[in-house]
Amino acid sequence: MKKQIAEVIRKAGRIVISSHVRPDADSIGSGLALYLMLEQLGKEVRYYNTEKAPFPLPLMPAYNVIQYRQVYPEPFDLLILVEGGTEDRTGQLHLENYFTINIDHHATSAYDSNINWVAPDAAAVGELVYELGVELKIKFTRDIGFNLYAAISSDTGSFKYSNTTCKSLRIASKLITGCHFKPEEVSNLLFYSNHLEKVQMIQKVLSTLELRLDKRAAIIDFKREFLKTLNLRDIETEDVISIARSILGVDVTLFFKEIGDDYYRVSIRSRGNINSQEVAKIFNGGGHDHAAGFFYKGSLEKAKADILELVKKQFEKN
Ligand SMILES: [Mn+2]
Repeated sequence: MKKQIAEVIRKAGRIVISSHVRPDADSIGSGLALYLMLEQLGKEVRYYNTEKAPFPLPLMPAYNVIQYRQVYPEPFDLLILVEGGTEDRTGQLHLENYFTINIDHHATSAYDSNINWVAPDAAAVGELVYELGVELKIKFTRDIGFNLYAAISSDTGSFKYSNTTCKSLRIASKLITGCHFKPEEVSNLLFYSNHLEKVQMIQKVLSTLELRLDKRAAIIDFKREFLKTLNLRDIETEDVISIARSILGVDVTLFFKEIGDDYYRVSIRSRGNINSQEVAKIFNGGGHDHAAGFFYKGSLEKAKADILELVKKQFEKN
């Protein structure tokens, strides 16, 4: 697959990249690394997203090449979608007017593009972009390495999550060896750049913590009223979920983010044999085995009851 993609890239002159909506460090780091690689190959490259990335992602190297706009109707030989190839997922419209490549590691990814490189065994799409760079005989500069390391480091929770493989570590090691940056620089940017308001947000969200199903399920929720007292620009919630999921004996963590009246975005994290994706699918969501998400319409109490019912069934099986 990567050989075929490399071939298409070699033949293309004008290439545009786009990441998914609510972009994360994997999608942005991989997109930026890809941008720099294509530039190195002498391509005319653009990187168009529909949404701004939350802090601290704008501090990533070369971030300022990203523009916020639609790809259509500008002409390009090739449109590369990082992590998901549908109009919903990218926010980009009229994709049918382009030759598209979707590079993704979500098993639930749509196979709607002309070429779909979907590798669920990859911990991050950054691993795939690294392999593509090797295939294209790219010189791995500091900024390319930094962005790819940040992508992999972020999606593996600093190489802590169950998706971390020998390959993730091998690629990370190669990037550190050849690209003249220290892992600590990436950690400082991604994990130690919190604004005070964010830590105060975590404090508020953790005050909602409750344990259910024999303390095997942890539930936390973000209420819209929190926004009134906190000067929050972006709400990045992965850290607060990590704290709840770290509790000994907790196998499933549910995070409810209130986004409208009786309307929630639900994140689910699990471990062992408990499958987050199976639960998310029932509500038309997606993700990975141990991390998934979906939207829920209805009261918070009903949401908790409905979802815990499904989680309980998984507990009974495992
Ligand atoms: Mn990812």
